[in-house]
Amino acid sequence: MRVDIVTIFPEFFGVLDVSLLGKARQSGLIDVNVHDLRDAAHDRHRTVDDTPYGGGAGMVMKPEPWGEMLDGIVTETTTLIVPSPAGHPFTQATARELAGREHLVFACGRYEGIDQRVIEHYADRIEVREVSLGDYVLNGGEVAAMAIIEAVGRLVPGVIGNPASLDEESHEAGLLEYPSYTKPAVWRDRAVPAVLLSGHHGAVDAWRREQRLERTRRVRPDLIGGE
Ligand code: 6GU
Repeated sequence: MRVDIVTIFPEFFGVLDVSLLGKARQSGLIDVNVHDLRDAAHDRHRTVDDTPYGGGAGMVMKPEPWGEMLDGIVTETTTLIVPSPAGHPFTQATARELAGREHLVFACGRYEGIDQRVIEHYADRIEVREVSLGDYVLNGGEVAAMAIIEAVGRLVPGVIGNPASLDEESHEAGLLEYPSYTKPAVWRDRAVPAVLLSGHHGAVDAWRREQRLERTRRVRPDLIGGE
């Protein structure tokens, strides 16, 4: 998979060199390239934003630098991802879909947004996804893009050493993950649930299933259709 990121803060993405995704990059499974939007702004001050038509607070990102930059990056097989608090909710299902794409391009704008004609222009030509991480506001799309890249990247075949670990985790069955324990068996007077030491795999599976249901009912009733 190839990933291109367009941002006015390229330094943000240095962290992609470390951890799981750093290994995926080194092994060539995921090829990440970061681009500075200001390289496509040609006035003396390399201006990328301007005041909004119709008035109002904040600044809007100008279309011309985005057009020049994206024209040099996108191909007919690109999925363009625009992180925005006004986007469609990003879920594990979205992550699974995007993990099957060959080329993702992230357009990181400030939260007042990119001139909407940029999104419309590319949506006429390629797949464009405006996505939101949740109901709160970040200053720009950079942190959101990083979260999306991590969620998608770990689903790319070969990135996770043991793919079975992907099956039981939170959200993969529409439920939250069960609680986990390791040694010692007693820590600060707290014992690990006895069933986990029983060696009875059927009982362990049943207990974990019940824990997932109980936890999901308690903290995320909306996932079961309760609320
Ligand atoms: Cl994807 N972008 C921004 N700027 N803010 C957000 C978000 C995305 N998701 C939640 N808040």
